[in-house]
Amino acid sequence: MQTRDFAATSSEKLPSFNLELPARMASVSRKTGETDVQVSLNLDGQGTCSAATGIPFLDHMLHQISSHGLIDLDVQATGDLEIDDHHTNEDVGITLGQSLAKALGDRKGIVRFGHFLAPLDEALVQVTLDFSGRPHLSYGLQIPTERVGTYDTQLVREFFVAIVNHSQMTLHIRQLDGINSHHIIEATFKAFARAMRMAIEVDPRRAHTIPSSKGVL
Ligand SMILES: [Mn+2]
Repeated sequence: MQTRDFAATSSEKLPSFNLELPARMASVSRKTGETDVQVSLNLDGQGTCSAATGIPFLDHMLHQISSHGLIDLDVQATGDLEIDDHHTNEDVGITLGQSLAKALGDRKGIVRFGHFLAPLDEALVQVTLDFSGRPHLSYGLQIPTERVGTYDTQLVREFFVAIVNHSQMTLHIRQLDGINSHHIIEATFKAFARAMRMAIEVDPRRAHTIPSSKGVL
């Protein structure tokens, strides 16, 4: 039987790529009659986070994105919380989505797809995503209570709708198990963070090409 010496042939043919990408950082300010939001992020960070949105549970979830996504994140927001958390929650999602899109630029060299299955005690949530350039959300959470602390649990979906639309991401969220609302939501953000970390990672074999057979994302 004939064998091929891959090591010998591939070492001759391996091109050397310069893997240094431009700094993948972005800052976006967005001000409306309802809210004023500033987001700064570094995709190649270490998971340091400062989040002050006026919505404590949302701050807690932004810390999950930063810590488990290894994204340095600074989010400052003021909004019309005297009405409810809806506008501020949505506008933080919009501004974070815009910041992700800006930091990724033309999406050259990234892995593009990501997935993770995160447990949090009894909760188990799967997130699969694609920085496809096409916004889509399949949202499969069944959160049993209307609120976690003061946070309206309907706002979880609104937050992901905003991120998906403004980062141009395809996102599928599936709840496989869970009975505690806080656990279900937090497992979702942890899985989302890890899936993003996979998707935004630089693929050394991809080098500086756009990860699409169409050549554009
Ligand atoms: Mn928690």
